[in-house]
Amino acid sequence: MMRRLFMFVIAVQVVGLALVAASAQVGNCPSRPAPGTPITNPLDLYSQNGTLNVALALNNGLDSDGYTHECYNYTTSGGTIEAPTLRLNPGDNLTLTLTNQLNLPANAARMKHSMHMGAMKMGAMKTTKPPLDTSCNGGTITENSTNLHFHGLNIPPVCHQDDVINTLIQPTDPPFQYQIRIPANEPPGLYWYHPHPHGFTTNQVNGGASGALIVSGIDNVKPQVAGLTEQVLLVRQQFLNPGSWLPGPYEMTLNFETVVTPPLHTLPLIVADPGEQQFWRVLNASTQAFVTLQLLYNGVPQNMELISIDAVPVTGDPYVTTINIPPAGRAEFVMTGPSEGTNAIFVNQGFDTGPVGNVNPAQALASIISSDDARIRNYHVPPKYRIPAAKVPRHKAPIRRSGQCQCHGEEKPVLFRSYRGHQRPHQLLPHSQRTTAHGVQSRSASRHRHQCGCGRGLDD
Ligand SMILES: [Cu+2]
Repeated sequence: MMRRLFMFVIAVQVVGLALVAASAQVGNCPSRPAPGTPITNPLDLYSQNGTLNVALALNNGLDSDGYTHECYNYTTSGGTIEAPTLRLNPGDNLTLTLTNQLNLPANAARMKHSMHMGAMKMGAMKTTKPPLDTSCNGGTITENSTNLHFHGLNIPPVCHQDDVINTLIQPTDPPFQYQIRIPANEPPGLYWYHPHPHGFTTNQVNGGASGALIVSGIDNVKPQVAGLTEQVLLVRQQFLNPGSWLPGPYEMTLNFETVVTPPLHTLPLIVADPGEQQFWRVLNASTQAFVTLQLLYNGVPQNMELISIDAVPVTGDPYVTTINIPPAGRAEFVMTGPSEGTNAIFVNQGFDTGPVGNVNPAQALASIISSDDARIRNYHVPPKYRIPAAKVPRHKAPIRRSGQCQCHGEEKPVLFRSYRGHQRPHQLLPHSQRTTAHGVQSRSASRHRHQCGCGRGLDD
């Protein structure tokens, strides 16, 4: 482990030398940030007067390193960006119009994939819409079929809301409208949207088709985050060959910025004032990486104040030095910025998923630069983003249940994850999973590992 960390130190030192110009647009997808540059939050789209209307188009491209990009394009007056953050209050209405513009070529890996998984026929089913609404009626799933899942939201699994069994949007279909009402009692916090066409979910999420959805009001429950600088951080993982049983080479990305670029290691930069408290909202939007997060300042793990796990506010002692997040999981916490000259890194210490599990190696995710150092190095620092005052009525803290459980032989306070309204089990988040204030531990840990370790991840 120390050798790896030494490499991280080296990586931090070469960051300044390894700035690479942003590549041009990739197919029909926007270019992604150059390695070694300061992280910026995704574009925020806010509901107004209880409504948020968003039009997204799912596109694809192939970059010069061979990675397939699948992007939720959003058109602004300044150009097209991908994967905006959707910000809504409890009780708000979201109308999301999704146009499927996928145009993926069938390559060998995908054809093989299709032979196993893809050429599935979905049966006809009851829908809430008339038969003319063909996107509600299933059909053949290919790599160019898609739909949307709103991960974590307590909304019904019906067509035009959160159904992913019978809803299939094909490139030949007209734009498809999702109409969702965020429940008035939805816990505030970090959720996300991603495609879920069975058999091709991994491919599409691997390509980057994912974005954050934030239900506002966390400062009602955890007032200590009010006014803090907010970093919305999406950890993604892109494989050269996502469709194979044993995936090919991969890269982690943080807000689409590549974390490792062979042969040089370059790290995304996160800027903080010395001693500044920042509210980090981290989503593990990888397809199969179990991450073990730490902040290392001159090699010493720092305290992080956990605010919530999977949009469930934590109880008990919130101070931790390690946070585990499984694929699709979220952790929100308060960190403190390093002083000038500190070698500060945000790391994934890796995770052992057992003898049949996939490899989850340790890897630095970002270099944390004090604003003083950033000025000295002349980095372009993105403007600070602070949580605006919540416009929601105060409601009861949405802590559902808590108690004690045995973790590694010790009694620990726990929160039990609620699946109220989440009508079907998510493969990677079994119902019996528990989330503790010290990360994720599971009663079904071995089952979980085996399930996830056999190669495929979010799919199936
Ligand atoms: Cu999901």
